[in-house]
Amino acid sequence: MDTDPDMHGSTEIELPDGVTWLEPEPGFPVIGVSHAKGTARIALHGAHVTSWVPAAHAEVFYVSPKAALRPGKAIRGGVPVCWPWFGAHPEDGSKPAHGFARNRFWRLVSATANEEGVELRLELPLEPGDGPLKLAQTIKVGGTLDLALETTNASEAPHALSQALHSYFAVGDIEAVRVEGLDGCDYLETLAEPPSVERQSGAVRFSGETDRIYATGGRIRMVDERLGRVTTITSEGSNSTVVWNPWIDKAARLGDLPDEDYRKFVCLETANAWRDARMLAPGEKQVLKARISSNGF
Ligand code: TA6
Repeated sequence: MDTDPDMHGSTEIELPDGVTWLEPEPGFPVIGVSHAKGTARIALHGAHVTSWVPAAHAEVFYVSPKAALRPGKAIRGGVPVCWPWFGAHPEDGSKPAHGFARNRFWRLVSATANEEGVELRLELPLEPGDGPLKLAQTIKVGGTLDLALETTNASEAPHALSQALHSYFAVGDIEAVRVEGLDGCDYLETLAEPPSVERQSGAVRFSGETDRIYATGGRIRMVDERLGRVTTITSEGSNSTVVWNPWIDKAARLGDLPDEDYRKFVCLETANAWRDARMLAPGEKQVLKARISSNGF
């Protein structure tokens, strides 16, 4: 693999059976996981899950066929890691939306396997100016997909954190999808001018651009009525869930998304955002977890 040896030493890590290095683009290494309980792909860039296929089921995530596989640009699809801020930077609009963790190569620090699945641990290399927060992600690939973002405040002062696992779930057709588990929850309607606080009634369905932050954690279910698939997302360390679909006009403005592909995914994002943004005390470690299960179809 002619990967830049400066992949922070990742390629020196011993890999268990079923875990290999792939290179879909020169200098863009991807970890391939093949296990009896499922397969997965994780790009070293952004520690970005780009595929998970539970055994005997179908691909769970959507990835745009126009996704960029190059340093500095987040992959459109899979599970982008939004960190250490969600959305626009709170003070400096010149900084990238959704932080910098998804826009750079991480370091693989361990890879282990057992009969239940494969566990990978990756750390975000920090650069001058990144601030005092440290980030590691643990990814467990098996009959479920378990993601954990571990943030540590390595400074002597409190520090703000907002984040999300910005998951793009593949669907048969967005108009045949309902999201359950948000009934009665407050949400921030970000598309209102100015943004407004509303309350969800019943399941969430999609008939236009949708960009909402729900004040809730716990468990939500995405029912794909076209494919007869149910995907469940169970969170820990999160009291906010982002629901997003760009619909027609915004999809047409995204250069790395085919115009019609808004119909093929819904983003259900396990987050600490809006009212759930955090302030980490000195030395505090905060963990955001998502467990994803899917009955395939
Ligand atoms: O999570 C919803 C959102 O904040 C939307 O407002 C939209 O911008 C989406 O994220 C995608 O953002 P990106 O920077 O990946 O194009």
